[in-house]
Amino acid sequence: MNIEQLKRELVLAIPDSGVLFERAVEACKKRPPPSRYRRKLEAIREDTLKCIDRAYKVLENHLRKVVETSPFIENLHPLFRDLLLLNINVDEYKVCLSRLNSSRRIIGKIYHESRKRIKTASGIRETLTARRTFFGRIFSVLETLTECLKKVRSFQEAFLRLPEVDTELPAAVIAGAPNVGKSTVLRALTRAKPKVSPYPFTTRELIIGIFERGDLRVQLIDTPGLLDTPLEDKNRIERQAILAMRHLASLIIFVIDPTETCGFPLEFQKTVFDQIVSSFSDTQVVKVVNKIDLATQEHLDNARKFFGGSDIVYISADKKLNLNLLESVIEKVFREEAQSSQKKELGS
Ligand SMILES: Nc1nc2c(ncn2[C@@H]2O[C@H](COP(=O)(O)OP(=O)(O)OP(=O)(O)O)[C@@H](O)[C@H]2O)c(=O)[nH]1
Ligand SMILES: [Mg+2]
Repeated sequence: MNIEQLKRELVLAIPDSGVLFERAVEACKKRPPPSRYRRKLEAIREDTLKCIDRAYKVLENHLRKVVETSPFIENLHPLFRDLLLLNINVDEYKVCLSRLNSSRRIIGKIYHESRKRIKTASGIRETLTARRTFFGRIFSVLETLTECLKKVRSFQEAFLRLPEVDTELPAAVIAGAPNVGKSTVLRALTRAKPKVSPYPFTTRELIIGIFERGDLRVQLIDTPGLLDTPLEDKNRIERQAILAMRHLASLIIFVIDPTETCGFPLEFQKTVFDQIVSSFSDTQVVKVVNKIDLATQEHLDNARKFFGGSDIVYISADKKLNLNLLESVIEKVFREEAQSSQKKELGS
């Protein structure tokens, strides 16, 4: 199942177990159909059984759906697993899911015991006491779940925020220092509309666009800007970019701002570049010098000095200059990749 489907099917854990208890009580109170019994005790017994049936169904249905639709971390693609690990404590989540499950069993036991007591009650008072006891015991179980329901809920919310990456589709990751024009590149090459602003740290999560050329479809992934700190010191936001490169990228589109209007000198941008190249030595990297509409000859010479000459693509993402050059590079890389994986399949 892909991430979109998993998200659609997710049933949210309610944050406050008191609300769940109220729903069960409400279900119990629903006006019962007229009793078929004429004797008062039998009529009350029948109503009481129906009351706890409805209350139990509400609790069981909700808890079961929460447990069944909350994804198993182990079954997720490593990108999603690692992105979740940035924000939540997975061990706590797992413990909570299994506690929800064991509470379902306890609630089931309370329900069956209560039914038995109601069926064998010898008078009205005993019947009503059995009902009160049922709700009292249920309340105590739910009370112990308050923290867990909250934790599962916050995990689910983190899950709903995951980027809708299609892990089956080939992907190129757009990376670089902050404010160099990465999101503008994504806007220029796809129909995605990421936020663009003249300030650094605008993009704070992974953003997907689909690049299409003929029958070729490639996912382009815009990422938060990277600083020149070592990989192990990256903050939570930057790490998303690293994870996208690690788990998805067949190509890294490294965007450079030769004008330095981004606020980060070329030397800084080169440090970021070197870290990426050394960390992802098996991944192809294309160097894209952006903002050529703004750049002087000196800017371009400097960029060449820092990043080496022949294989740089020069564009203006904002003014849409030379975009076809970058598009051709992307097309070439992914057509070659498709061919080589076809060959591998035929060979195997
Ligand atoms: N003149 C000019 N400005 C550009 C070009 N590309 C981007 N910009 C401007 O540069 C600024 C930053 O652009 P973004 O696309 O938001 O940069 P980013 O790299 O995604 O920034 P972060 O998400 O903060 O890392 C914006 O003001 C853009 O309009 C370009 O080709 N020419
Ligand atoms: Mg951006």
